[in-house]
Amino acid sequence: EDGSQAWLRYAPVPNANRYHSLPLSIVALNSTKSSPVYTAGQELQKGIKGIFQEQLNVNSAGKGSSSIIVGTIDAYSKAYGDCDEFKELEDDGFYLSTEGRDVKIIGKNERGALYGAFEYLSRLAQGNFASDSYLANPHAPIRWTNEWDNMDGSIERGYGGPSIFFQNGYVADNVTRAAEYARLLASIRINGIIINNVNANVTLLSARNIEGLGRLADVMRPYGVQLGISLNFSSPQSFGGLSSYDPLDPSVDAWWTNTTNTIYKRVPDMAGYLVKANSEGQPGPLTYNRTLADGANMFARAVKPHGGVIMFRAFVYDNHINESNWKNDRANAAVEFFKDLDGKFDENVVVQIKYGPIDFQVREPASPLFSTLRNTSTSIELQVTPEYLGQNCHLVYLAPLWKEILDFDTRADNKSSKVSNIISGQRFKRPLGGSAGVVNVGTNTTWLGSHLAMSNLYAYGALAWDPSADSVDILREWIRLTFGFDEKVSDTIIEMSMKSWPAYENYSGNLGIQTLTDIIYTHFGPNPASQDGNGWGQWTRADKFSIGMDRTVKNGTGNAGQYSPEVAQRYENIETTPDNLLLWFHHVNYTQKLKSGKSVIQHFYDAHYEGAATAQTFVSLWESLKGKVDEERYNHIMFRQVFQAGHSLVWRDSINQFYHNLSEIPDEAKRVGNHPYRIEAEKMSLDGYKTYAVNPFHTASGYTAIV
Ligand code: BDP
Repeated sequence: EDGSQAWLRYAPVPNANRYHSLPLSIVALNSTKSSPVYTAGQELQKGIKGIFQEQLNVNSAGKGSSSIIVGTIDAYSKAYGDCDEFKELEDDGFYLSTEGRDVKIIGKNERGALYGAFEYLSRLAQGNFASDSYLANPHAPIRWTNEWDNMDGSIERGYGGPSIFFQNGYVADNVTRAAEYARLLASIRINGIIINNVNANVTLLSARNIEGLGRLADVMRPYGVQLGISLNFSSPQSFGGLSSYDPLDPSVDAWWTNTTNTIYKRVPDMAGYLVKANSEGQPGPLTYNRTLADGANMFARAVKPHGGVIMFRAFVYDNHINESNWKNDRANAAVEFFKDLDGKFDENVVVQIKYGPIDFQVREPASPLFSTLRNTSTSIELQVTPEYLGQNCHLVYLAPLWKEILDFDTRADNKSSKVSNIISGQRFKRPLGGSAGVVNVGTNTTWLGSHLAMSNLYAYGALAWDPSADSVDILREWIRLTFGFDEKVSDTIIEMSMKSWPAYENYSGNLGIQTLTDIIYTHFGPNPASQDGNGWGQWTRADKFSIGMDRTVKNGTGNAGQYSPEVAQRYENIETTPDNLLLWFHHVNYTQKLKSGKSVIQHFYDAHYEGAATAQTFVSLWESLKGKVDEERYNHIMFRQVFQAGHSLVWRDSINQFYHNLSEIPDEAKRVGNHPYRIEAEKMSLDGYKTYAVNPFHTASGYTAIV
């Protein structure tokens, strides 16, 4: 059990044959090799072999006395006549019926048929042998992942080892792992993948690499996963040798059209491009005083004849913000850059918006841009790779966080306007929309570097398809498929997972102050001092007496005013701002009383103790599963939980000590700075090790670490 099969293990289900009379064959209608319906037939055969230990034949036509029939509506009607049940199917949707002698798995398109096959197998693998029929349609058309892989094989913010796509500057020769990943993605109904870093390398456009893209697309196509790429805006100049990359320069436009046509020749079904422009030093149209829409539309025109889509990121900001001006606020950037462009993007452009106004923090309000853009298609960008959330060395189950944002009612025009219904295109009647999840899988057999982290990828797919899915239900399913049927295993992993985000928030940055991590590069351990005094704009504005960003319209940066009036009013006032966003929207004294009656500083102290205490329980909870989970995964996960337990103490003490030093307000419970039971590593001696002074001081007790 090395994790490589993830939730597609197809482990034998005890006594499966007793509960389910399996049809005698599989019919994959009209399938040609490399088509998703062909894949569905192969997958059904493989899954049934695993679950029932039975080998069924796969045919592409005909039918025996009882069959599992998989195919598109068209193929089904041609073979067996019209059928009313499928009428409501939409693109990528499927109909599954286990009633009667045959099992019918019918997709609106081939991809839908494959999704239906995975659904049937997932039910069987979970021991669900019920007879029923139902239809499932996606909530949104775009359900993509983004992978931040670099051409040299490294991955920006990836924690599962090097790239499965690139090596030494080129697309990898061996693309087997890419095909396996496409299979995983198809099983959670992901239909597109951007395979390279948003900070894109221009050499991806070389002839050799375009050929490589073709090879990757060829192995992903049978799974209905369309490949797309991130572009570097300056490519016409830095790669093509033109004198500019101005989007309104006809030669630049022609260069992109030409390049795009060349790529489509090799990858005729390419999903499209993802573009990060004028952000964190990346080139973009603003360099030439052109608008972001001018930039996006140039690509949109190039991909349009091929049916491609442009995902244009709203994450546009300058990372050299001047902190001395109180009015400067990075959280304002997206709305400021995009609000006047609403309606100016071509129809095949989707503006891809990070869930919060800053950057994948442990707690953020929903981005105000979701309710600002009414005449532009939008999508939400989520991070499956937990960059600011423990980097898979901590367990942080993310579905509850994502659901808070997706369920958030932006109250556009004082009407119900949930983020999930905006990005699906439904609320503002847009033709496109959906989600992008930054996943960053690597060559590690666990894909993400941690077995338990895979629940996040599974949940991402589930919520992209149906944002109303329940966080615990998703987990329960994933656990059954990944670890089997033991109830104790299930209850324990659910308990740990559901407590994990609140625990992490408690010890890493609560009350909306953001994740108090090292901000300059690592984004991993605690470093509250790094939060201010930099140009990145993720500031706490903490001083001896007070803390928090004043984002009110009245006295602050005006960010609260970017929301629709009902929401703006809620955030403008301290009384109506939820405590968990207090310091996001307000600058208050440490002695400010919360709704709980506690002061801000005492809440800080207590929450850090509570969060770290919860992380300690994960170790004993996991220990209680010894013997119930195979040894390989048991040990791997145990190692991570022990690390998290220890690191949560480092978080607790460094954050508490930092604010204790700064505010000089004692902890009512007298814990902060007082650890009589603890033996500090630097007080011990061990041959071959020596002590050294640590900077920043709060990442090690007594300013000292040992090496
Ligand atoms: C930041 C990441 C950086 C990404 C950037 C982005 O630290 O690696 O390039 O977001 O999303 O959070 O463009």
